[in-house]
Amino acid sequence: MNGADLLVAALENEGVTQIFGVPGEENLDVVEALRRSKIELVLTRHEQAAAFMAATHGRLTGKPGVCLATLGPGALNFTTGAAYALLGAMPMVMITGQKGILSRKQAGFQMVDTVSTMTPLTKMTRQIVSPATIPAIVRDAFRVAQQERPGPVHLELPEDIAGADALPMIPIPPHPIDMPVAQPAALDRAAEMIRGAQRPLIMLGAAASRPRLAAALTDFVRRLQIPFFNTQMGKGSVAGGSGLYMGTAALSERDYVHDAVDHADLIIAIGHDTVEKPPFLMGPTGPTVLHVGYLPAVVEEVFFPHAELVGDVGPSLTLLADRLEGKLPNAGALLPLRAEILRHIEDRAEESRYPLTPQRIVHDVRQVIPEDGIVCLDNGMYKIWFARNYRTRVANTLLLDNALATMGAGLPSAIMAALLNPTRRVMAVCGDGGFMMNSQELETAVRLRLNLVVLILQDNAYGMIRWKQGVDGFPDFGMTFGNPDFVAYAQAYGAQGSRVETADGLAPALNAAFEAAGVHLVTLPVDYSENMRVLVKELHAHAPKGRP
Ligand SMILES: Cc1ncc(C[n+]2csc(CCOP(=O)(O)OP(=O)(O)O)c2C)c(N)n1
Ligand SMILES: [Mg+2]
Repeated sequence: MNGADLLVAALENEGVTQIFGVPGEENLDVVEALRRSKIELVLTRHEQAAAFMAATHGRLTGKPGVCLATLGPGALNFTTGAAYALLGAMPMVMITGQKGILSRKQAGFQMVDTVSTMTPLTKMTRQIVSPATIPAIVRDAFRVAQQERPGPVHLELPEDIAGADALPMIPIPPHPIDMPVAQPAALDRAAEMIRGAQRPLIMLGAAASRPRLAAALTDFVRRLQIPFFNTQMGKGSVAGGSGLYMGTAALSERDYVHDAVDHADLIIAIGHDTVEKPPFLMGPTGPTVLHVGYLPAVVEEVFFPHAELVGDVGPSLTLLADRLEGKLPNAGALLPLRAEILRHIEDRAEESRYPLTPQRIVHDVRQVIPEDGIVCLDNGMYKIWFARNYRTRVANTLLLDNALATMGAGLPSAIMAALLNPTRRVMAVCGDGGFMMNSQELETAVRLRLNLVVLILQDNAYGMIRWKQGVDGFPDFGMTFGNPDFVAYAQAYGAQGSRVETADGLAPALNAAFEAAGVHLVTLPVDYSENMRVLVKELHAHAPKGRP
């Protein structure tokens, strides 16, 4: 038995079944221990993708995903994934190798101070210096990664510690931990505020999407009948078609959903995490804001709640609903705005223009994805349209990153979603820019025999930046590129590929791709002129700056 065996036994003890990554020679003892374990080693073609996958495992299950890399170059390739998990509050454990710490036969070759590199990117980063410490360090790593606010943890296992003889040790058994619930005094105060509101509105933020919260949150909204909107990462957290959904704040102001925000006198912000691009902007005037969260609010220039309800959100909301159910005559005061807001959002969703408009793309994707199907977005212009227009009825069925907002995570996150949900339809939606940042993972998806559809929106440009360039009055410059023939590219990986060539061709192409099973890439050109027409001109006319 050696250090690596202890590490792998400790991971098994945590219920880990898969590890994603790219090993190096410093990890060979760990690889050997994995070979003899029940844990599957899933190779990826880039460490960044492994980290995105592990983070998405954490996001979807609440349990840390695990990724493995070598020292130096491999470890550094984890950094973007670490930041993705840190900003996105996704539990993840990263394990990297290192040269021996007791002797240095290769001098400084490939050596980087990974622990220091990871310090600002993780909740905890530790070098393991003796096998005997492994069970406790691993247990602690999983606890830290998982507890609110969840995030990434990094462990460095030097090769000589991995290979060092060790006495068998019994891993530390995990146990459930219940978080404290909000204090009665805080609940009474919050109930008083809500009772006093003339036009209350609920906002569901990123932390509302924690997998364990869906039932309690849905119950809370149903019992109180207060209309709600969500942030981009809070999408889907209330189950079902409640009739209370007022929209998604994909922009910070002026959108139709902000009609409700601007008319509200109280916003109950549940699980808002200020890593997200602000869903609305607080100022000296405007609604009172009650923060409901696992942790106290983070105060920002644009978010400074007037009261807080802190504690385990699900049970706290149940206690709050017990105080308020049936006692809120004004609960639905803002509901009359709903139909008009949703009507604007649905505008032109069925327009038969080719290339397709973003609205039509969102509409057609929604048609072919069942309620429990999962759409994973990369980062680009279409993210705003999906956040704004795509309706979700099941928690965590539109995975997007409005925190680090990194390109390149669309395909890896969809691979993870497909691995976890083999019977559900899973799809990645990527721009031609973001897809090419981790397109090599098509091979991983094919090797894993996944059923996965990848939709590529082609504008031969870094469209979102090109749009911002135009909005800010800069000339159109420097944002366009060429693309491979994506159908041939998919086929070269052993995947299938198809091209949408008519306005009505998208939904049938997607259905055919899902029915064919396996990995299927569908590419289509997108007409981004709608960005300026709707998101700038129409919204500015709808809500000039400085309105109440
Ligand atoms: C790793 C990374 N690099 C750069 C950016 C800045 N950025 C945001 S969106 C975008 C363009 C995305 O292009 P594409 O994927 O083609 O999507 P499109 O907007 O064209 O639909 C860029 C460069 C980023 N978010 N992440
Ligand atoms: Mg593009």
